[in-house]
Amino acid sequence: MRGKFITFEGGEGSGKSTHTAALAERLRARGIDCVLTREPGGSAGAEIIRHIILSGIAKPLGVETETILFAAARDDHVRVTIEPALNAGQWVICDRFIDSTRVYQGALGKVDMKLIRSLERVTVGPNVPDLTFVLDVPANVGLARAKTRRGAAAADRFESEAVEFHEDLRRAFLVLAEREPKRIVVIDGRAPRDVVAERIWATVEERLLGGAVAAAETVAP
Ligand code: Z5A
Repeated sequence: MRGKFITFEGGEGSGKSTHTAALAERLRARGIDCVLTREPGGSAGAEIIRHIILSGIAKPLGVETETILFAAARDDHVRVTIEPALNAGQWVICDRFIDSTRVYQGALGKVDMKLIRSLERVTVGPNVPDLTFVLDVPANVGLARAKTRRGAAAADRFESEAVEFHEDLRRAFLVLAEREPKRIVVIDGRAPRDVVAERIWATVEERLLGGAVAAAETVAP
């Protein structure tokens, strides 16, 4: 049986890395084989493109070029990492995916959604996430967390944008969630870590594991 595909979205410091890892650990403890990955990146080719984008050297080339670079990275990531894992029955948990492009490059960068959708068709194809979590935190909370975690290291291409940019991002993710309630679930990322983790797990159990258990029971002799 094909595996399930879960993505995490949200602004900087909203807890995506923390909770992708926590969910993977919990699924493994339940005996579910899963692959933990991220975007941009997640395959050798995509990691090279990640470095180019996040260093900021592609910024002067314009937002369309950055969008195409994200798409090139995604194409490699889907072909090399995501699709083979799903086809092998593994679950894939990914830190950022299509909704980050829709929000950062689409809603905020004003790249034509027709271009974004066309790139999605080519790069993602049928590999649309089964479930997406948007971890929602106010921009100042997320930026403060990201800054603490970063320490003395320099802010990357997107972290260095103004706080208003990050508030607009937050709103844009919430708009996407309103449009696709069957796929996207918003979780309040301000809650303590273990509370957030419990809410995520409860949603996975209800939406994906309940179905998986029921399906297994149907085919059991
Ligand atoms: N981007 C794009 O523009 N278009 C695209 O299509 C894609 C991406 C795919 C990737 O950056 C950048 O690429 C991203 C969008 C753009 N913008 N930026 N910057 P990245 O991968 O380097 O970073 P990020 O995705 O923004 O994640 P992050 O800043 O690393 O944050 P996070 O993963 O959401 O948070 P975290 O590392 O789990 O948590 C941050 C800190 O908060 C950490 O110390 C935790 O221990 C702490 N934390 C977590 N949860 C809690 C709670 N509940 N309470 C208190 N503290 C907490």
